[in-house]
Amino acid sequence: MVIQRSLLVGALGLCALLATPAAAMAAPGPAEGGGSSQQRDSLRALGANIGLRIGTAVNTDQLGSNAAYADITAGQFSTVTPENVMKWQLVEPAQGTYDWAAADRLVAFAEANHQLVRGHTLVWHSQLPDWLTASAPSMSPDQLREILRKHVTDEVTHFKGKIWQWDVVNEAFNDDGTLRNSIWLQKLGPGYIADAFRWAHQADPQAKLFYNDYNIEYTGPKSNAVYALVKNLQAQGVPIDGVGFQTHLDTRYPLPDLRNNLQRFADLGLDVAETEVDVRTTLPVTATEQSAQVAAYSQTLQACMAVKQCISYTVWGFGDAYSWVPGVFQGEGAASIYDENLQPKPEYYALQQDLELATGAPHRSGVGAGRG
Ligand code: 9MR
Repeated sequence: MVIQRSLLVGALGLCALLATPAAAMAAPGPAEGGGSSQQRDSLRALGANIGLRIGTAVNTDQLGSNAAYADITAGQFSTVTPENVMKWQLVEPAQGTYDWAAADRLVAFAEANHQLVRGHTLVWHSQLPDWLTASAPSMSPDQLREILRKHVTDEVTHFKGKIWQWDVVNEAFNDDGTLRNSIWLQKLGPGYIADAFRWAHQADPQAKLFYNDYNIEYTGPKSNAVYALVKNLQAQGVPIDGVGFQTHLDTRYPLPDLRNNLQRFADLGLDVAETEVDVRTTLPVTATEQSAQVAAYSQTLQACMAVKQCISYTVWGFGDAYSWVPGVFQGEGAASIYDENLQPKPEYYALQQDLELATGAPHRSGVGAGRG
C-alpha cells in the first residue's frame, strides 16, 4: 500500500550546489557549521544556524578509500556515528584483545573536521563477538555481569572525552513492549540496563548517555514501555541523559507521530535525538514513492526542529550504494539522501530547504543540557 502524503514539490526545484571542499578535510577549520563561503548551504552549516547538529552514520571502509565519500562526510555533517566499528564484535574480536584502530581513525577524522561523535553501541543483543556468544550460555550470572561491566568500562574509558552521546543500551524491547529475550535479560535480569548506564557514567561522566531503539517513533506499546523504563531509571537516580529514536521508516507504513513522542520524552527532562534516519521503499522507485520518501525525511526533520530538546538529526548513512536496507529487506532500497553515485537526491534538498526555512528561528544552544 502506498500512503498518500502531501508532496514537497518546492523542494525538488532547489538546486543548491553541494559543498564538498577538500579544505573541510584539514584542521584547523571552521567550527560546528563550517565557515567557508562554499559551505554556507551545507546541511551542517544550516543546522548550525539554529544550533542543531546534523549527523550521519559512517562506513569507515568507504571513508578510508573513497574521496567523494569522505568529502561529503566532512562537508555536510557536524556529527558522525560509526556504523559498525565501535560494536563489541569489532572492538574485542578475541577475549581480552582490543582493536580500536578503525574507531580511532573515525574519531581523529571527526576531530580534524570539527565534528562530534555519537558512540554506538555498548550493550546490544546483536553483533556480539563469537567468543562471547559461544561462552555466555554456560557462564554464571556473576561471570557474565563482570564481562559486561568490563566491556562497558573499557570501551567508554578508551574514548573518554571524545564521545558526545553514547548509545549505552540499544534495542532492549520487543514491539509489544516486553523486554527482548537477550542473553543479558536471560542471565542478568532487567537490572542490566541500569547497571550499564551507571558503569558508563563512572567511566566518562561528561558523555551524554542515551537509550536507543527503533519503532518508538510511534505512540504504542513499545514507546510506552521505553517511556516507563526511562521514568523508572530516573526515579532510581540512574544517569540517563537522552533517548535516541532510530527512525528507520518505510513508505509502506504510515508516518509516525514523532513530534509528540519526542516531546513527551523531552518533557521528562531528557535530550532526544533522531539517530538512524532512513526511508526505504520498494524498487524500482516510482515518482509517488519518492514523493513519500521526500515527505518523510522532511517531516522527521521538522519534528526534531519543533522540539527544543532534540539535539541532533542523524541519517543512517548517506549513499544508497552503502545502505544496509537492500541486504535486509528484499526488493527494497533507495533509502538514503544521496543516490548510488553519491549525487544528492530530492530527499537531500528537502532537508536543506527545511533547514534554510528555519534560519532565524531561536538558536537551540543552552537547551537540552540533560542531566549534567
Ligand atoms: O548498518 C548496520 C549494518 O552494516 C550491520 O550489518 C547491521 C548488523 O546488525 O547493523 C546495522 O546498523 C544497525 C544499528 O547498529 C542499530 N539499529 C539498526 C541498524 C540497521 O540494521
